[in-house]
Amino acid sequence: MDHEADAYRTDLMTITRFVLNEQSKYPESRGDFTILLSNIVLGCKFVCSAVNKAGLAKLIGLAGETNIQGEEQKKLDVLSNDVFVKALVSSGRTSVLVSEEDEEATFVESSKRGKYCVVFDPLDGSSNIDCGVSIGTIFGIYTMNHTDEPSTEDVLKPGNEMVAAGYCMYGSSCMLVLSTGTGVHGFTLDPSLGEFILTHPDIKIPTKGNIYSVNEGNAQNWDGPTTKYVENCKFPKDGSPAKSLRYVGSMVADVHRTLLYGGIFLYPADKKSPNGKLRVLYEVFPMSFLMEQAGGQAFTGKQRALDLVPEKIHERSPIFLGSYDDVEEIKALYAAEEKKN
Ligand code: AFP
Repeated sequence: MDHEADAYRTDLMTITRFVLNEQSKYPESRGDFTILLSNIVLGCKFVCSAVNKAGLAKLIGLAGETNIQGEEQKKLDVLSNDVFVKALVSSGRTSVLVSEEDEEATFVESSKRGKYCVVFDPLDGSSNIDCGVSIGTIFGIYTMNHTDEPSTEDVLKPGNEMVAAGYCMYGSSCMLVLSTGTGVHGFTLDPSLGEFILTHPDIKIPTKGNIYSVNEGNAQNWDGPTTKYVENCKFPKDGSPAKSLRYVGSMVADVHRTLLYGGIFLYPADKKSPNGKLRVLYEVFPMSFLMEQAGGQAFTGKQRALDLVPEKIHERSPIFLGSYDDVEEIKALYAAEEKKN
C-alpha cells in the first residue's frame, strides 16, 4: 500500500456516498434506505464513543447500579439499545423493531412508520465489555410488503428475504461491514472526520482457511459430526497442517476475523442447548447473509441457515459459517450422520 498517497487521499468514499451511489442504480428509489442507514450509523457512532469512554465514564457494571452521585447508571448495553431504538423510530422509515435487549417487538406508532423492519443486537458480546475486548452491533433489515398493521409476522421471515445486513465492530478501530445484497463492503470510522470511510471494498472470504473458532469448553456435550469436525481440525487425516484455534467469545470479532482471514466459526448444538446459543434473527441471519455475500456458506447442521423460517423472535439456532470449503466439510459430516440413521 502507498501509505503516503493514502495519508493524502482526497476522494473519500463515505458510507452515505456509497449507499447513495448504489441507490442511484434504482431510479424508483426515494432515499428511504439511505435515511434508515444514516440512523443506524448514528447509533454505531454513539456506541463507539460510549464504548471508548466506558471505563472513564463508569458505564460498565450492572444495570441498576448507582454512581458516586447516587444517580442510577445505565449499563452500556441498555444505553446502546435506547439509542438505537430512538434513532430507528425517529428515522420515520421503520415499522417493526426486534432487539436482543427487549423481550417484545417494538411497533412504531403510525405517524412515524416506514417500510423497513430492523432486527438487531445493539451490543453483542457484552460480557466482554468490562475487560475491553472487541464487541459489536449486529443488524438485519427486512422490508414490509403490505400497508396493514405491522406484526411480528413481518420479521418472522427467512434470512434470504433480508434486504441488507451488517455489523459494527468496536475494536482497535471501529469498523462497519455492510451488505445490501451486492457484495460485502467494510467502512472504517475516521474519528477526526466522524465519518465511516470505505476501506475494504468487495470483501471476499478465502475459499478455505486455517482457523477454526468455537467454544471448546462445550465439547463433552457436542454431537458426532461437530466432534469429528473439530477432531479433523486438530488431527487432519489427509496430511494437511492442523488448523489454529482462535475464539474471542464475541461473535462480531470472531466472524470479522473469519471473513477477512477465512476459516470457520461454529456455535453448534449441544446436549444442554439443543438449539445452540445464538439468536436467529439478529446473530445467525445477518452473519449468514454477509458470509454468503462474501462467497462463503452458512449452515445450521440441517439446512442452509438463510432458509430457516423462525417461529419466535428470539429463537436460537446452531450455526456453522465461514469459508466455502470448510463449511462443505461439516455439511458432509452431517449428511453422513443422517445416512447412518
Ligand atoms: P454475551 O453478549 O453474553 O457476551 O454473549 C456473546 C454471544 O452471544 C456471541 O457474541 C458469542 O459468539 C457467544 O455468545 C459466546 O458464547 P460462549 O460464551 O458460550 O462461548
